[in-house]
Amino acid sequence: MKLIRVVVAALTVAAVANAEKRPNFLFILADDQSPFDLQMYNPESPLETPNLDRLAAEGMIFDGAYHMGSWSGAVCSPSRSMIMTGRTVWHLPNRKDKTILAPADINDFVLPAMFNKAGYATMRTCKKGNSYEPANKQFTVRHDATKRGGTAETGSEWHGNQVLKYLDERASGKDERPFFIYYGFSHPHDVRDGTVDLLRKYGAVNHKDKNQKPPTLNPERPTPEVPVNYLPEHPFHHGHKNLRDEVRVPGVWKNRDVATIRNEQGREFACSENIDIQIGKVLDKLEAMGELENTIIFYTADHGIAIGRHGLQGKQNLYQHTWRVPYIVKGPGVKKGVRATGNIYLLDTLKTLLDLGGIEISTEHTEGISFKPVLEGKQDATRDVLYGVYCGGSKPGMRSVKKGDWKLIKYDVLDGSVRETQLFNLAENPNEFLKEHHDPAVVRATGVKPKPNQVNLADNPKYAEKRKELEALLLEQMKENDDPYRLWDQPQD
Ligand SMILES: [Ca+2]
Repeated sequence: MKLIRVVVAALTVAAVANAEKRPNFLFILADDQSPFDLQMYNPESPLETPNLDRLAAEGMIFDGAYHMGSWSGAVCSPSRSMIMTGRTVWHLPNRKDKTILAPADINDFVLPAMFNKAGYATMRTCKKGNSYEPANKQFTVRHDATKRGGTAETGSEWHGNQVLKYLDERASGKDERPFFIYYGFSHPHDVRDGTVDLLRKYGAVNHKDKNQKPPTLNPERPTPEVPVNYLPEHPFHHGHKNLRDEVRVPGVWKNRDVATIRNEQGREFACSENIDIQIGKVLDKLEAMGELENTIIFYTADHGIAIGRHGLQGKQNLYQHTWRVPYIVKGPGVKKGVRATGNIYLLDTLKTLLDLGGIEISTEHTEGISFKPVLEGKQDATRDVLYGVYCGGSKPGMRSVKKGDWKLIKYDVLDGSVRETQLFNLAENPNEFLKEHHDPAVVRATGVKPKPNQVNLADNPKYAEKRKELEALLLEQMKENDDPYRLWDQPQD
């Protein structure tokens, strides 16, 4: 009897210790990656990412993950600051204007500060710059460098090696603390210099001559087809004159011809597959260390990217390819093999990570909403309405709002010379086709003939009520989020 009691007591202690074993975190961030590059979001994509596919199969894929936007041409900067602080776009502490709408002690409540305080070992590798330095510098181990080359030392493998080295040191030391690793890449952001093998796989070259088209359409290794919503030019000016991403990206410049876009996509895919390979090495290492099962893994990007979609090249727009981000979560407590259709913001990441780690934070500091209930399969979404901003060029810029299948985008740029409204039903027109996509020359380039109703519906009287509803919702969101601007057709309160 006594022996049984001892055994039961020992089992109870073991159970408690197990229950108290806190999870590790591996947060992986790509730089400039559209969800539609990945086969899990776009089965037509030739990009192969077996390691991400494995994470997705063992975890949860989000179909409704969005970043809130930017007040700078460097969209990375507010986006990454939202990840670090959990604050909404107009409430970020590093906004370059006089209104500071963040608590003075915000830097004590940013991602690494919170995990440090909670007793985690924190490590980071990522590109340098265009981020929130007061947070970045608080990781106790930090190896940042911008790596966009095509070799092990100059490309994504370098970031992977920093994580592998860190895990080796940890395995040989006595650190019993759980870890938080921020595993950031500098790619597939341009310059998209891929490795020789992967460039060959996607038929692409590191194109250097802006006056020549790249030599594509190699019959043995064709470059990827243009995206389905490719256009040779955007129907009106996006409002940010001389924007680097639209005119100076090496390999593209102002060119939007089919050969250039196909080649640049091939380069993007070469860089993204290399990222996948580096993720695979870290997953294998964690498995060998016996840590994989106790590690919660997040994979996302700071924002999407156009690369020829809608005639655009950069990340300074609010179409789905750019407003949305890929988002995968896998780990203990996360439902396996589920797609969450509901909406989350990238800025919800911090609150969710803390929630999963059992770490408290006040709503004064983070404005994110934890989507832990979604990860546990208890609900499908945490937000009904999404609001997006691009305000890095001429003001007020672009705004978007989305509810259910309906989405509105408005453009008020270049001193009022561009005032446009777009209304889409994303269930019927997920690629946000415009009337320009129906042009026979475009259809020949994409191989896709849109259906008659796959157009901008803003001026269709049949949808006047819907447009009115979305216009009101946008204004409400602008007020709610302290947007300092109003558009031409909104009351100037
Ligand atoms: Ca970026």
